[in-house]
Amino acid sequence: MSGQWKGGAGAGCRVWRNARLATFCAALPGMGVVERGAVMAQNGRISYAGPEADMPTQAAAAETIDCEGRWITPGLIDCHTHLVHAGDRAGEFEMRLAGASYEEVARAGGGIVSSVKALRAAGQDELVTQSLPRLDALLAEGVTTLEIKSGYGLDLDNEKKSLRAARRLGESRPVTVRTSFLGAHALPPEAGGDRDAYIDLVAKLMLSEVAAEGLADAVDGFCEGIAFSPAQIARVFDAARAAGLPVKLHADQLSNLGGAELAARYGALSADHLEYTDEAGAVAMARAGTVAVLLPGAFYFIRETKKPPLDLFRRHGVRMALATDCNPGTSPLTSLLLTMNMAATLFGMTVEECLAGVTREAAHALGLGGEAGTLEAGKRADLAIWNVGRPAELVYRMGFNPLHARIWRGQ
Ligand code: DI6
Ligand code: FE
Repeated sequence: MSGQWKGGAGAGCRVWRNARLATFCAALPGMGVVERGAVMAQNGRISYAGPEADMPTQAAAAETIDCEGRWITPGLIDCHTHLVHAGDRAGEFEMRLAGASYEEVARAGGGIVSSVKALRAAGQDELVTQSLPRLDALLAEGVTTLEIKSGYGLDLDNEKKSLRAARRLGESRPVTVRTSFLGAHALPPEAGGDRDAYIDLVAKLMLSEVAAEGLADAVDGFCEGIAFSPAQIARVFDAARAAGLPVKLHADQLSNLGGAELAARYGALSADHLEYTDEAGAVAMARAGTVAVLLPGAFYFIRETKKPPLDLFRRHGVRMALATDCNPGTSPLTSLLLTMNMAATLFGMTVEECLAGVTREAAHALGLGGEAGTLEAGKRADLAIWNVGRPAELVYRMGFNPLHARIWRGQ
């Protein structure tokens, strides 16, 4: 494959000075702003982030980069994507715009099954080649960590192929990839409508094989009337627990089946979508420390009108992250900057909530709260440097990319 990235984590000491920092350190109020700040990195980790005047003296020996007053944020984190997929569903989009019903689209070979067919037909190299431009679009906006799910293979070989393609994407570019096994995404055509039998296959066979090969960092499911019931998802989560993998869930996107509570009961890293989540769900998530991952791209694209209950999440202290949900069917989106704008405009999130949602909170949603998502000593030296006068510009603009530089593990 061309464009193979051969660098390693940065060993030398580097300093970015003359910068304004939005650190998102929990110890500081708001965005954790430091005016006249500096960040020092050593061996791929942040060794100092704070006022330039207080920087340790070894900085004198370091390679120094003058940021000329630019803003530095933590590298952005997209914590929910289906980035590895084959083909697209633009034809289906066109049909729906012309007034076709869901059934007509399905009869014409559209819908999620068409993405399953396309993925099964593509080899692993082809899958990587098709997915790289989407990854590059995210990286161009300062993404340094992303999650990638399987879920369009729906049999053991094709789910493994998807997860291997995701791992290869992480080796092809300077970026951290976390994978999720989403075997319980949809019913494959060959299952003949037998959801319980397919869940058996996912929970008893596929999940343990995927786990044994170290292909998944987490297990996801789609709990919905059109997908799998809470009882079926619980069987998948029991198997994940037995395999020692954390869980997350597509929950309460189109109806309230109690998905948020189910996720919380299993101590899920995150519950995602959540348009139809009620107060009991929010309370359960707060207690379990389950992050609410909001996906305004899908909300926008399917013209949903019910908004996720932000007031409940705020009142009960549920962490809120934001992600693209990049997928061919309901969110063909590869921009975290636009995602933030949508979250502000459509959901009423504040600038601080949006930016924390693609940094600190997104790190928590991936179980990386101790490793990434803030500018503080000990964390990975993943930075985004921006040509903006204030952080609000990152949320305010639409279709404009002010990224000046992206640093992954100090490089
Ligand atoms: N939620 C969705 O909206 C999508 N998957 C999911 O879990 C739909 C994916 C698709 O249509 O391809
Ligand atoms: Fe999704």
